[in-house]
Amino acid sequence: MSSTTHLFGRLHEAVRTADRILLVAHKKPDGDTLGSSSGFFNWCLREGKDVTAFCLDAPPDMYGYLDQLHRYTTDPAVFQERYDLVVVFDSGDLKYCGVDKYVPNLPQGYLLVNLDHHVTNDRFGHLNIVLTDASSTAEVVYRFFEENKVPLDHRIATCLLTGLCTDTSNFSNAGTNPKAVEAAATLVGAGGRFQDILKHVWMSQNVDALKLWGLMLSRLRYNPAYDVVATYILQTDVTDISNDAVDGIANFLNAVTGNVDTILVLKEMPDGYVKGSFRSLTRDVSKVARLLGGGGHKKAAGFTVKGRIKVTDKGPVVN
Ligand SMILES: [Mn+2]
Repeated sequence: MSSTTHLFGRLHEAVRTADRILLVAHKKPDGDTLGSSSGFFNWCLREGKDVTAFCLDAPPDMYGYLDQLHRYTTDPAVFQERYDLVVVFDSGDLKYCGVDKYVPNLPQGYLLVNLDHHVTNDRFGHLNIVLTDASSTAEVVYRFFEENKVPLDHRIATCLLTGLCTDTSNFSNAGTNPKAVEAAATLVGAGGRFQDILKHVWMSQNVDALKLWGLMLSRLRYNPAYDVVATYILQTDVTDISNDAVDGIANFLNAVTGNVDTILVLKEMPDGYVKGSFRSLTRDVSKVARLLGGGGHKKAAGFTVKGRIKVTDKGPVVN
């Protein structure tokens, strides 16, 4: 029996024997943390479990098509309750998840499960199911269901397919692997609503976000010495939608600039910090991100450093 099979078996047993379950998606939630956790949520409900789902930030409206997403709570009071099982989705550590202050306060007696695919995961759980070869946490949950012969339904399938689509940028980025494509085929076969995902997640860019992209595209600079193309957004440009827009444009550039290895998008934060997002075709950018105090995946990673962006002849620099 492989060790992954063993871990999946232990999680299945933990769900089977649990009365009360808490599922946790990471703050500033994306399609993977919401898709993987809501897929798991729908399964727990089907099993008749008393299950609660928490996310520090309210899920964006565009994911409203996911079944049961309206039941997610942002109220940290849920961490005062007693649970048999707590599962954290798509988080390299509890701080990234936004619950490092809350988890230690949980009444004792729970099993903490860490379901993830980040290479920089710090193994914070009692049970750590971290598959760094998986495209997404949704793929990890898919493999868990597959190994335990859990029947898929259209609700679960749409949730998991959302995580697969968003983390692979619709099966176009370097995180895409044969298992992800195979999982997607099975999920579509199980009733996963691929068209709904495309409509709500990809074809719903608003005009303000596109204008911001336009500004960032006009600032693109290519540095041949490092084979890096970089752009930036300043505090003076910032609007409400700029956070999503930064990840959005990093993914977009990664999908369309096949003749450049590495993308770097810098964003000035209001508190005197600069956030950087790397995307790469062949390099392990998680190493650079880690040197700068951040983390992520080999081909998609990020960091936050103190400073302001200065624009030079060679492109944007932080100082
Ligand atoms: Mn993910």
